[in-house]
Amino acid sequence: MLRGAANRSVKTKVLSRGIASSLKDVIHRGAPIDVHPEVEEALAYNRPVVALETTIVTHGMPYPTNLYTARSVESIVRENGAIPATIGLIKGRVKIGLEPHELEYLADIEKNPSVVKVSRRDIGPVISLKKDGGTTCSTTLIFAALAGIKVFATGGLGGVHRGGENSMDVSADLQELTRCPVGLVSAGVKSILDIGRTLEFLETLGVPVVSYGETDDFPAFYSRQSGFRSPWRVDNPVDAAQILHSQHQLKMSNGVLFGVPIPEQYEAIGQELQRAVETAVHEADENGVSKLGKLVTPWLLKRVGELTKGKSLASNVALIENTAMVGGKIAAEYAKLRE
Ligand code: PSU
Ligand code: MN
Repeated sequence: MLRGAANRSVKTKVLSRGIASSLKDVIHRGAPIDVHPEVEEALAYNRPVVALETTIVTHGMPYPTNLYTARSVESIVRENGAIPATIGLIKGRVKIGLEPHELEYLADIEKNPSVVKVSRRDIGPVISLKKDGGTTCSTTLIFAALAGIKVFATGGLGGVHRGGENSMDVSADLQELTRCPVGLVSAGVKSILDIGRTLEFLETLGVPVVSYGETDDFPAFYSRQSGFRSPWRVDNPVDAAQILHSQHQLKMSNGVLFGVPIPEQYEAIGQELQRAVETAVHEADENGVSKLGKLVTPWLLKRVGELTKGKSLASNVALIENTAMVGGKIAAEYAKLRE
């Protein structure tokens, strides 16, 4: 009892020091949000934090690779000087930073198949119906922004689906980047999508797209090149952090999309994976899956895994570990700019 009470007073002190006022405000209103003490402390003292999503865990990879990858990505963020904040929903509570047992619980998709893929439109229902959920890029952006986290690392973000000009299947991730002042570090978008239209739409929305590394090419997830150029390029974390900081100083509401290509040794296999992607997209059109809304992306990811006999999974793990490394470095540099 005593210890609990003492802890609470320490917590209140830390909270009052510097945690984002937007987060304080919603917690005071009774919003069901739990911030992991380590994340809370880092935010209060302006130390680097990197947000991580959980749809990749609940709907993007099979068990147990999903769990091992989520753990590995958290340690890579730490090795690069930042605190990981893996975001997810458990029994209707938003968790900003998961305890190890909570991550295991969300990852065990065989035991818990009803876990929801949570995009912006699902947040209210999932909270009120007390469901478990993996956060997509859009939802992770929302909670990262609320907490004042400036960097979010993931594998791929959603975009305009092929044929999206007719079906209007355009991921909510794109719109969210206009509302959340967060640097989203990803390996680009997967070629299950229409990459050209995705970039066009980001331009319309006013979201800067920045390639990170040696080339201007916007990366295509399994492959280092998409054939489309990013309007901007940086090759170090200081310049990347500076872009975020400039937008912050201007109080701009939008984020930045950083495209970090998959490590070079995965480029050769990328060509083979690309063929599997084409087959999977074709199958989804034939069997009607492409009309199933939020189920389309998870189905295509799973099918590419089957068609490549798991080879796509190794690339998927490698590219997210790589973005976590870059994300950790950008967050560390950003914290220096805020000092
Ligand atoms: N792309 C991937 N792997 C993923 C996703 C996208 O290569 O796991 C997930 C991300 O969480 C992304 C979401 O935010 O899918 C997009 O889903 P939709 O296309 O339904 O918006
Ligand atoms: Mn969609």
